[in-house]
Amino acid sequence: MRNRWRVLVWTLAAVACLNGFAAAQIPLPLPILPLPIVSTAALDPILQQILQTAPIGQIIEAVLTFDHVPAASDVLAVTATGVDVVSFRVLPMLAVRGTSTQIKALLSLPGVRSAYGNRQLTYFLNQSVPLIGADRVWNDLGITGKGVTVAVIDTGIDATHPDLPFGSKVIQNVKITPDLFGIGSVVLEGIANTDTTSGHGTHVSSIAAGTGAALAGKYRGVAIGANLVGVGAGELLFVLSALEGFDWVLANRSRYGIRVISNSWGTTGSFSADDPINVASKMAHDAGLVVVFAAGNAGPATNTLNPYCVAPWVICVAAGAKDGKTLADFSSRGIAGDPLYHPTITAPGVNIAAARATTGIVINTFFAVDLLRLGTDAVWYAVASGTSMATPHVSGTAALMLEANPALSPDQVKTILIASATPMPGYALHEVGAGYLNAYGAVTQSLPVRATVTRVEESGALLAPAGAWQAFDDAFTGVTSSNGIIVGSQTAGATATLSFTGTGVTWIGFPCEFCGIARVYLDGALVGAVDTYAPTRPAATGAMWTSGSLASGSHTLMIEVTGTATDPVASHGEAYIVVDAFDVRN
Ligand SMILES: [Ca+2]
Repeated sequence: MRNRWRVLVWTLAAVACLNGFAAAQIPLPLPILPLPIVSTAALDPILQQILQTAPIGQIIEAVLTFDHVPAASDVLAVTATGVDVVSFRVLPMLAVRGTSTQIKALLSLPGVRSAYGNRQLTYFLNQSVPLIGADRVWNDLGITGKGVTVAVIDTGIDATHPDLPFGSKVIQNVKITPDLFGIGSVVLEGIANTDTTSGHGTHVSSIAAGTGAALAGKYRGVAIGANLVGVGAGELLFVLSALEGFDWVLANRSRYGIRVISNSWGTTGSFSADDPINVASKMAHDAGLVVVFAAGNAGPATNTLNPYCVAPWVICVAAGAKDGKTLADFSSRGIAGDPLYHPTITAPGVNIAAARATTGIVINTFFAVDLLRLGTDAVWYAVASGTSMATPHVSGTAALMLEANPALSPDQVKTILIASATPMPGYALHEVGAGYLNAYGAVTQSLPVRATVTRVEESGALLAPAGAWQAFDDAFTGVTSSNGIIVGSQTAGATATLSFTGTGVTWIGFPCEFCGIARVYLDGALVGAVDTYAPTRPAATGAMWTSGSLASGSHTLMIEVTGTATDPVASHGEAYIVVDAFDVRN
């Protein structure tokens, strides 16, 4: 029994200690005692275990999430415990490094929402576009993701690859230093190749937006016109480096036009809104960024979803075969009947050929296999499988949707992806989400609905009382009107009433030297007065008053003649109101 505890403690110590702390240096564990902590902060179960079992003096890294942006006084209170502290640009968090005694002391500080360990995360590479209709989006709709930037938080991007040219396609490529507590900048910008040891991020990025230039477009990404920003954390991704990636994107999104964050990584365990990664993804969502996460490769067992994917504000991507109807065995599953634990959608994630990093060791492990499958194409491309590969299909599709309609919110993008997905018969929601990704359907459903305007001439309104309104032709008025005829009245209390069905209305008329003041009523309520006096007349009629956006349905517009005018030439003695037509928006 004692030995088993030692193994457990050593494992946890290895997880907790991220800076090459040699196992041999770890002293024997002390007896496990309950934590004497009085705190309302949510404590990560893994960090709790580490704090309970870590030997005195062992160095632990963690992240404190506050319920407010940490002030100088908060930083001071944290550093007073003796820990090393790194703060973020935007995220309301502090990265801390210290002994378990020091970390425990932090938990009861005021305003601490949660404390999580800096555990290692996993890239969801299992081994390795016409299907989703992306080519039809380019060819039929002329939409390629132009003007939209996808940030890829991953191992990095090899922007020396012809499909991912640095400067034009990859408009920024940053590297996050592996040790946030070290000296120098935490994020290094402007690096051509940040994917020097893996190749995972290069492969993923080229699926989202690669040009296919290396072989004349044979292997193109989904949003071939979109820009990429590489946020490279290297081969080993930890909670703190992922948070640093989110923080950098949040601080720089405007600078690079970032609308989508693609995340082909995660972990295991339960979802908690207090988890710092989920706090960060929620902030990104609330800032208008579409956050896409991989479901994970822990299937086919149920309840295996990446907990970062469970967050209802992110888009969670399962991996399917290229037949468009089969779910990959490895794709993580949610919980049957559970409202939260399910993927959003399924996208291609089995045997996906995409850009091979020139220096990526991980992706090049299968070079011999690729040579068999792709022939000489394997020089530039690698075949890989995983929800990692499915995720950028959705990220690229989101970029296409946002070019089609830049006004879409992250929630609208998610809703349209769900509505346009192709059902996958035989599978449940917790396995495949809404079904298989349909980029063509998603983009066509994203296009803004063009408001159609119906013109109704003056005769279409109820002109009361009879005889108060007189018709005049253009020859008489000298103003070009909609159908050559306008009506005018200067009888106080005379009204022109239009009943219409739509979402807005505009009164067309003209101002003149004999014109007066009208009152405007919408659905029976007075909404404004319009002074139509002008010293000269225009050449043609135009908008005199226009409503805002109205609830779709039946409405009534009434224009009332007041018989009064601001005309400075008293001799005119007239106060005409002119009605040419109405434009009804549907
Ligand atoms: Ca008219």
